[in-house]
Amino acid sequence: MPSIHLRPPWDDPRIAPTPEHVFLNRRDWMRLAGCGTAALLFGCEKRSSAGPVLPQIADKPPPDDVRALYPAKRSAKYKVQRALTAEKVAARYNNFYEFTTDKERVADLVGSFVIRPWEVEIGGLVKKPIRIDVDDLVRKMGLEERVYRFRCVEAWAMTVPWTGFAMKKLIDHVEPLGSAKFVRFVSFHRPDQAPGQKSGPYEWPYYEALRMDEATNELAMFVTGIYGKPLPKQHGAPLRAIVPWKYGYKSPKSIVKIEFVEKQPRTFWNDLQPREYSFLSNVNPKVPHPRWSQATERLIPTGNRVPTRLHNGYADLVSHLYST
Ligand SMILES: Nc1nc2c(c(=O)[nH]1)N[C@H]1C(S)=C(S)[C@@H](COP(=O)(O)O)O[C@H]1N2
Ligand SMILES: [Mo]
Repeated sequence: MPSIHLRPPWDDPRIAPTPEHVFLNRRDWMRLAGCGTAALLFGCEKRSSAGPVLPQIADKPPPDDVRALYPAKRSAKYKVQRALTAEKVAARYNNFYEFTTDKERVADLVGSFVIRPWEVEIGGLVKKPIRIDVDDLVRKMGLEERVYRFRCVEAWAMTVPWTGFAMKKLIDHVEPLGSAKFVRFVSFHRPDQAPGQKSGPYEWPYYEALRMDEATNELAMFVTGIYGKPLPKQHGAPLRAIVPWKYGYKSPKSIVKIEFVEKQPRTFWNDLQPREYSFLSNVNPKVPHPRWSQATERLIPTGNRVPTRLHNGYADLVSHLYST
């Protein structure tokens, strides 16, 4: 008998963090969950807890005064020199592994994810730790719109108008101590609402981090909206990070905790594949991923290839942070 070696997905060199193929496609899920055609129409959650068809829970919209902050004024400072990606395209091509690894199905699986009320805990090495409701946070910080280039490590790219506020604004508000050298972000953990958190090889919740000089750079944002509206769930509602000079996975979604720490924290993808996903993960055409070139990127949805730019085109604002 030949011995069968089952290696975990992250040990498989063919699998990217955001693989183009899926571990289980929808039909596999439904079969595993014991769901037939009728169940596809009416849901099969009563028969199994493994399937992705979850009961829809109505979400409260943002309160009227917060809703009225959208669309926020667009900042004239950040120029992208390329066309915006269509809203519908961006909303149906998402990486959000808490739901599925299939980008085109994330939007279909977020129905039961409850994003209001949503409390964010901000603490660690700060003078003024707070726990705050996300709508109160928006009222306190105010909103602006910025159009940024967005680049995934898989070599696809979009151009997106985000609504939010500078990370620095919130950081100044909580007054970090001198000992705070890094800021760490933790996403939600609710396997009952996020089918991808029920199974698979990942250690939930998702966690990421930045150095303080990166988090306080003017480009780093906390985002609550996109295309002039509150963030749809598939984009990481109600609060996510956007760090446009780094690969997309450095911008965690649906954040519940922001923590200031002294030592460099571990990060989700670096823990899974340290050789492939570094802590810094700055966009750089000259540093190939071990399994593919980063010299060019594919614009979604056309697939047109354009050259990758150092620091995703933001080198003038961030290259002083790095020695190489
Ligand atoms: N919590 C969480 N944050 C995440 C991810 C994720 O799977 N879970 N995926 C990352 C990756 S790989 C990318 S490319 C972007 C995708 O953001 P978008 O779907 O809004 O375009 O989110 C990032 N943030
Ligand atoms: Mo990504």
